[in-house]
Amino acid sequence: MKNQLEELSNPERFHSPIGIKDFPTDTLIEMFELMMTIRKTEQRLALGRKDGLIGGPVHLGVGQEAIAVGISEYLRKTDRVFGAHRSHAHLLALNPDFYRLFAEVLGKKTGFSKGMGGSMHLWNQPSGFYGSVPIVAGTVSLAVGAAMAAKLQKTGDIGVAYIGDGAVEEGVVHESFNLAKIQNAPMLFVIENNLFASHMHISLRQPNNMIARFAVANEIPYELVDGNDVVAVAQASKRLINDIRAGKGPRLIELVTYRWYGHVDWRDDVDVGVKRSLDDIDNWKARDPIARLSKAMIKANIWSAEQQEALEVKLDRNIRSAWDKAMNDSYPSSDSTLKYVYAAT
Ligand SMILES: Cc1ncc(C[n+]2csc(CCOP(=O)(O)OP(=O)(O)O)c2C)c(N)n1
Ligand SMILES: [Mg+2]
Repeated sequence: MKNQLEELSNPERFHSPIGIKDFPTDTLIEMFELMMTIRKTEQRLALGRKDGLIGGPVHLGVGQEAIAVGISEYLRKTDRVFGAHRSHAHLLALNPDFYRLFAEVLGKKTGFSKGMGGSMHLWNQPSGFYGSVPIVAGTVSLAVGAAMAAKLQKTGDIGVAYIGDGAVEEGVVHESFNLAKIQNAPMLFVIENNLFASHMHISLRQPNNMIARFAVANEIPYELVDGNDVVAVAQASKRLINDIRAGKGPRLIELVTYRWYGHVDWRDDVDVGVKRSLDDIDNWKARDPIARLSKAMIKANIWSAEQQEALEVKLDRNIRSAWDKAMNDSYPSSDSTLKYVYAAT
């Protein structure tokens, strides 16, 4: 089987422009704003963690924004999306309410999970986000179950599971691929292949760095896409989601990307990172999904650098006031844990 991933992760290709021809202009602007919102929100969280204002660890996906934004473009609020430990973007792409994310991460009662969950237990079912948990691969089988339920209920909705390249090393992921296929479940498996699990490069963990080989093994049609090209991600996910909604069964999309920060918090982790170097980070920064889209949009006269800057200034202001507001919010009362976390008998 040809390893298409080698080509997509080759730094020589990193400067190639992204194609926006024939793509709706308003969608490009919307995706740009969403990616920028996610990035600035996570950078604010990085700062909060660095300053000691956030109590628990935060797993940041800066550099990977094109994936959640491209995937979510064709999802409905009634679809069933599941994430894991690095899921801020998965949720914000469905509901960009950064104030409620800040409140959640700060443990405030105004947060997405009423301050009970923090960064790794996010929930917002009204937008389609069924939840994230820190247990790697812990939600993948739940997503398949939710997809099977949608099929039985004939709602036309689909299940979506975000899965890291490390998560596929858990057995339940393979059971989930198999079950989804055999049940013809309306399920989209989204592989975020950022080449690392914690601090370890994929070449030290798996005999082959292309995760789509497991789709082949389960006879699940797949696409392998540059995860830093939001237009390519959106176009591929549209094709796959259309097939799934048409009753053709599960589909898998593998997105090749890279995270700018280390595994957790704001540091870059080159000191502890096995095969993670400053050169690699710089190479991947040159392939910034936001800068690439911005360049293509300015070149096509969709908007000017000044208009883009005005958007950024507005976002910075809104993010600053949302953070300040969340910082001043109250913590949940201790007896509310009996209502939302523990069951009283
Ligand atoms: C069952 C389980 N095993 C180990 C861990 C510790 N752990 C947290 S994240 C992680 C790496 C996950 O890598 P990947 O799936 O590639 O996601 P990424 O962090 O790259 O987004 C590990 C091993 C965990 N949380 N749960
Ligand atoms: Mg990974």
